[in-house]
Amino acid sequence: RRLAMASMIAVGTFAASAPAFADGHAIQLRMSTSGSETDARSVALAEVFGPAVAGFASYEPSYNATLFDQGTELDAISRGNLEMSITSAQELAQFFPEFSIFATGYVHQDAAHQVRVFNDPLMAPFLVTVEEELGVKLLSVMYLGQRHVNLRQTRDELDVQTPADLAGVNLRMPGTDAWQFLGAALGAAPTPMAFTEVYTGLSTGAIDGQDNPLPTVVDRKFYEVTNQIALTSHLVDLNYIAISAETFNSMAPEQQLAVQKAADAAASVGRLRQLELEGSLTAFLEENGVEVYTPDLAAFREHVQGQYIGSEFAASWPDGVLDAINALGN
Ligand code: KDO
Repeated sequence: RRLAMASMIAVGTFAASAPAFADGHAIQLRMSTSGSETDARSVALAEVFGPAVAGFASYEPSYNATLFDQGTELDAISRGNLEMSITSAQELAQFFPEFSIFATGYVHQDAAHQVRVFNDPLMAPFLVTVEEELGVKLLSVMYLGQRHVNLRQTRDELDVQTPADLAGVNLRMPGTDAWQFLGAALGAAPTPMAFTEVYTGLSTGAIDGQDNPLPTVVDRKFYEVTNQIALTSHLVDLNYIAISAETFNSMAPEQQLAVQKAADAAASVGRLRQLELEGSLTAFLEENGVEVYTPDLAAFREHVQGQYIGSEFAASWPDGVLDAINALGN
């Protein structure tokens, strides 16, 4: 009877795992994000990445920061407690300040520019540093979208045309220095808060507003508790698909190639989907009582860029990288 049980367990284990693997075990790829299951990046990873690696790896996503709090994922990967996350340049800047260059307002111009920057040789030293010092490999760049200022105030109460109009506005920004700096550079009074707290923060009035791309405003239903969006486009935001270097390096070369291709394919599907959503959601937001308008963009760009010049962040940027990024623009 014992023997029978043992063989049943063995059969069960083999059946659930990857045939390609000699010891019968799939490589576990736990992915933690504070994003929702319906977020375009989450969907692309689940529909494209997971199936593409299913022959040898089990992709196990968890959403809404239920596995790890926002901002703690890189540390978790580094310590061997997590294999993957959708990380940000702002989070990487907590470890390597030079990453703030990719989190700076009005630097990236659009989704295609992000891809050119990520694939350019300028990226190599950044990637090597993250891999060698944190044990994290950045596989591909995902598009989050153009971030805008989304407020509880009606436009009658507050018409945002220039950074001066945001003076004293309690604007939630994610909780890292690079984000807080950007919030202040916009002219607002930035408040750190985890993404999963934002809806409640807006509905109780603990914060006046938040900044995120239109698809996020819709996906997380922020439109229910806000009244306006000033299309500041202050950050064409990105995320990186991050994987534990230890896990990646333990794979056979053909598996590594499959993981890389799967990540690139997911990033590309997610990017197209997000761009499509960004282009189509204004009408939905307006139908739901949110006024969507364009402020004085030149005033915002000039003010934000002026704040970065001479800042501690700019001091950490390697020589020539900003010029190289700009040269890859339109
Ligand atoms: C957010 O907290 O506002 C943010 O948009 C920041 C991004 O870097 C990213 O972490 C994102 O949240 C989450 O993936 C949730 O969409």
